[in-house]
Amino acid sequence: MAPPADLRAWIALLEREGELVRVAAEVDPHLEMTEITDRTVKAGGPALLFEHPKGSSHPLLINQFGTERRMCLAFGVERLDDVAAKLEDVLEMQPPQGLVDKVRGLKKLKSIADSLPQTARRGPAQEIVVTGDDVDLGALPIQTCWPGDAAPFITLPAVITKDPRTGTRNVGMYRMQVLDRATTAMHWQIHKDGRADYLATDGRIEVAVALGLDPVTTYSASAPLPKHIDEFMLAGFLRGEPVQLLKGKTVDLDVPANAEIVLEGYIDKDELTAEGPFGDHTGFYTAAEPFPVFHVTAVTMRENAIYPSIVVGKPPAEDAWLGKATERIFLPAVKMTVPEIVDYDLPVAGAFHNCCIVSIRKAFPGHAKKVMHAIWGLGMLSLTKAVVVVDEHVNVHDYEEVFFYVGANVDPGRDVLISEGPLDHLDHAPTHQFFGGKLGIDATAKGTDEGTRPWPEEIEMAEEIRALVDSRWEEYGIGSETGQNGARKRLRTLNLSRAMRRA
Ligand SMILES: Cc1cc2nc3c(=O)[nH]c(=O)nc-3n(C[C@H](O)[C@H](O)[C@H](O)COP(=O)(O)O)c2cc1C
Ligand SMILES: [Mn+2]
Repeated sequence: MAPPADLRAWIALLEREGELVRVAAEVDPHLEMTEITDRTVKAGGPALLFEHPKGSSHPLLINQFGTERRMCLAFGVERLDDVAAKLEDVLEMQPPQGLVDKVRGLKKLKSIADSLPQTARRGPAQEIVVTGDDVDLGALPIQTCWPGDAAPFITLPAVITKDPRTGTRNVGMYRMQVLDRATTAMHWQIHKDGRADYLATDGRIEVAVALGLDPVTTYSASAPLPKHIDEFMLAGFLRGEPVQLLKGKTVDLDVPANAEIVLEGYIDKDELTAEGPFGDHTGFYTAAEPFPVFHVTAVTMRENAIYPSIVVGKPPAEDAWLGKATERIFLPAVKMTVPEIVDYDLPVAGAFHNCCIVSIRKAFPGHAKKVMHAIWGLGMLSLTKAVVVVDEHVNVHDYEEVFFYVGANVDPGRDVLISEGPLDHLDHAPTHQFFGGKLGIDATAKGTDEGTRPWPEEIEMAEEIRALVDSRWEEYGIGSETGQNGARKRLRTLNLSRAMRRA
């Protein structure tokens, strides 16, 4: 099934699939909505459409991404790995051999050509246009998520800028603290592309913010693409349908034609404000820090626009699945650079930047340490605080199994590497912000070529006995749950689903 074309098609799909509840009661976007959402997310519950947010005439959609099933519905796939396979197909393209190969190659090239955004004349995003003194962010049901938050924050925006040097577009998801009717802060963290665009300007940079997109385009704003790649192109590729854009009304930027709401405006290089505190996805409040001020020059909308929101906080929260989608979708790209990597897992409880478990095809002494350094040098994964390396047969998504090898295979004096490097902007633990220690744990089996004693053999049942017991299992009358080697295989999905349901 094709991914939904806009937020309304997405809501309709969620409703048809029994994945959405409409909340008719009046609910306060100040804290009350967070408590309802947090309970729903942690119980693995449905998307919520708050039809009557207190103080606003715009309905609010939340928890659209909160389960693996909804994430798959958003992408129109059975499993998130299917999205990765599509990308892998293109990344692994070889020069075609023979006609059939050539035709197949052309199809793949077409899928790339189709990803380029297109410009449309007219679109729903600009049905209503409000400019100048009429701009009032107070009309939107913007949530104050946690008791210690400084103000209401826009939490699910796609923020569009152009690199002043190259004209390349960037789209990123950065929270925006409401300052007054027509200004917000812009939380461009130090490692992000949006901030790089801003730093490259010597005066003023134009900014457009799209709210309420089709789910794949919303996801794409959170994807850690290299700076020179336009996130709308990724969205087009993943949707199999180009993103349609409109010329901004007051800015020289293109905005998604299917957006529910667009904020247009500018940021002056030298104007900073105190941003925060904000209850963040680390599970802690981030302290107030100086960030740029966004001036809204126009608000454009669809009729009866729906406002999208997300609550982050102590994991697991709704953003867990945006992160898991990135983990799966970017695996082929990670493997392109470090081909010995078999799989990796970024535990939700580690807020994604705290820990990376990676399995490798080990081929030489010190190989695990090579891979740690590779992770610490790879895109946004470079911010990873702890890397655990295991052998290829270990299931990185099965944390019990990983723990077993960390316990069994590690001599801390030999296999633990303490290094240093850049850390996530939001990490409060390091002594200095942005920079600190890295921990690498080599939990692979070691060889005598790594200076150890001969490594013992792992216990495994003989294959023929397994087959025998499989074939006779019914006969023993023990029941189906424990037999047929099934338990292990189910663990991966179970782990995460269980984490998401931990109430
Ligand atoms: C819900 C949500 C909120 C986020 N908030 C911020 C934020 O406030 N500041 C920030 O720099 N990154 C934030 N991120 C992460 C960025 O969206 C992500 O790093 C993205 O790759 C940034 O785009 P860029 O690489 O083009 O800069 C958030 C991600 C999600 C899913
Ligand atoms: Mn980017």
